[in-house]
Amino acid sequence: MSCYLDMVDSPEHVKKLTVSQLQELAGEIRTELIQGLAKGGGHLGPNLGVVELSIALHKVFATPKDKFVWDVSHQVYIHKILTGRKKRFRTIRQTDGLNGFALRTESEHDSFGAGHAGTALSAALGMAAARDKRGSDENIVCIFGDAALTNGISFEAMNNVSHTTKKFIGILNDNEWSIAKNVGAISGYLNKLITNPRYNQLAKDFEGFVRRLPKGDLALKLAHRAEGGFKGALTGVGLRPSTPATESDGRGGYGSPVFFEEMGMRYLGPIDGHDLPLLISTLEFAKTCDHPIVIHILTQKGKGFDAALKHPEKFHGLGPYNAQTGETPAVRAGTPPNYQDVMGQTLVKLCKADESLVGITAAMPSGTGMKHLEKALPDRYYDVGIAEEHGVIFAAGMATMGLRPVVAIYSSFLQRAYDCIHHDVCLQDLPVIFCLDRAGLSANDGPTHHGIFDISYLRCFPNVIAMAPANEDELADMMFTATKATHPTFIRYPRGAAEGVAIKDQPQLIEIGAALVQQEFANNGRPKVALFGLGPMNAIARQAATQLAAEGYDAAVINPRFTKPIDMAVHERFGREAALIVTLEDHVIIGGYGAAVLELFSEKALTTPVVRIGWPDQFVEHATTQDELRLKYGLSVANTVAKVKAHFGKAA
Ligand SMILES: Cc1ncc(C[n+]2csc(CCOP(=O)(O)OP(=O)(O)O)c2C)c(N)n1
Repeated sequence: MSCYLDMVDSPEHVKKLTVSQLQELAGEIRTELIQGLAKGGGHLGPNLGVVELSIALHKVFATPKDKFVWDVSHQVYIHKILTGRKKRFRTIRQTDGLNGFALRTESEHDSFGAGHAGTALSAALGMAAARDKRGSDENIVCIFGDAALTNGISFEAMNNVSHTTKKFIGILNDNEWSIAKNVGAISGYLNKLITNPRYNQLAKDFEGFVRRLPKGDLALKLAHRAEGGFKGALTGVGLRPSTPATESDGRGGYGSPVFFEEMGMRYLGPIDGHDLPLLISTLEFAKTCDHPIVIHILTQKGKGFDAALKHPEKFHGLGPYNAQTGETPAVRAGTPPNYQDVMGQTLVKLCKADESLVGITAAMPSGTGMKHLEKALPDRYYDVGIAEEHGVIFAAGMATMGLRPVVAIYSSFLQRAYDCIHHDVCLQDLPVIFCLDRAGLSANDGPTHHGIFDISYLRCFPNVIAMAPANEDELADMMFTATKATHPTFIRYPRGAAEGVAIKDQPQLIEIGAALVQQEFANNGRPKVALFGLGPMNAIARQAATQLAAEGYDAAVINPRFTKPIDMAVHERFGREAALIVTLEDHVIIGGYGAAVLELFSEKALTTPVVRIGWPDQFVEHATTQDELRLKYGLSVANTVAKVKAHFGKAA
């Protein structure tokens, strides 16, 4: 029974509860998270880690006037529960249900939408600057994870804080994990900081002081004075050289908080992020600070659920699981492998045969399948952190030295590195290989994660070779082909299970720019329709062709394989022979593959009508499954057939 959760449906209700009641509430929310997500899945681990933080934030601050800006915002489930969305919580990430991230259109309590990492500090700082300009007094609170500090934008924002505003509250939620274990020097630095015994003693003293504070202005004044002294002592810790015998961790001593201080933000912590009374006192204190402050809290990803504590990476985000044991359903026998695993396994194979190949991921070893390379050939594997821009330029640098980097990044996250693709890779015509995972919909994540813009954003750059496999065997062939190409190469493939075709032992070279004609016209005197099905839409094209043939049409099917260069000869030939061309792509219609066909037809003065099937010019919402959205937006066999029939109906 949920005694307090039943009573809470808005931040006002949170404020009315005592601290001990809120501690009970935290337990009830954990139970709701574990049970409520079991059926549909979601970001369980990160949310279990911020239960106390979310409650404390709503106890101390008052949204929607005060603003919370969450980095990535995959950890806003409790915030949603506490801001009027409790009854809909179990619909999260499902069709017509709550979005899995913060969404401005969903609630006035969601001050800034996200889904991509590293944006919160900049957005929050922008809000603080706007507040200062208009002379209002909202509190702006930015909550960012330790992995957000592997991202360049976070540093760009921190560089700006102190000369932009005096009132800014940052909360560094440090759980040592990105999706996988966090990587890089910053993660090492945070670790040093929390293990510095001398510093920790000081922090504990200050913590004890804050904890004992009575309410009232005088108490807060005292706290600020104490914090001044604390800061002085703390800087001393940073500047005093470490004594190797007692303090050396083998890498030059323990960390000091001077880094944040030098960035112009008062540093407080590390404090236990599950200690609700302490969090509340510390946030009360932060609220009255007249200088930017960052509070470093330590939390456990998955707290309160054994399986999630044991497997933080798996429980970062997952599908359905057993709410008692955390077990996930076994993959049904006969299910084809995921594209990401085919990519990873093929890369291992290619790397074994070609010394120049290396693999790069931006904090997504599992999601992209790069973990296969990490395991098989760790010295050929690089995780750069959530740093897509750096990852791409890093690859460009490697390519100038004769290496062949394979960069695997989700299509939507690669958008972050657009200029790097242009300026560092394409302009210098470097043979970097890009594997664009999640190219297509990421249905339950929604618009932040739908990777449906890459054909448009890539095909305008000179030197680009861009392909899309229709199945997993073709993915292997395309990867092999890319390793022999002398230009930047991009391969896009969707999320989830592949088609289930056998993968050849040895991948084969594909001629650059060559489409594959899968079914020629029967030349039986019936109306001729040529269906060009790109990538995963090839299967839809084939099924539509079968149905159209049964309904009296002469249907040809082509797998275009390349979106740049497109096969001029094949497109032109079918453009001349067919009465109607249909292009199908798992991508927006604007600027996509179909648009490339229209450009070609225009150049060749071909007037054959072209029906383009793809995603419309709008941000597509989230849904339980991709098929629902495909049906709704017409990326389906039925709609393809209907469009063809309508065309000929009209023509008649
Ligand atoms: C630009 C971008 N790259 C990659 C991701 C995938 N991603 C989502 S959450 C996450 C890790 C976030 O770690 P952290 O910020 O420490 O928060 P935690 O999940 O540990 O609470 C990553 C890599 C993303 N959302 N955006």
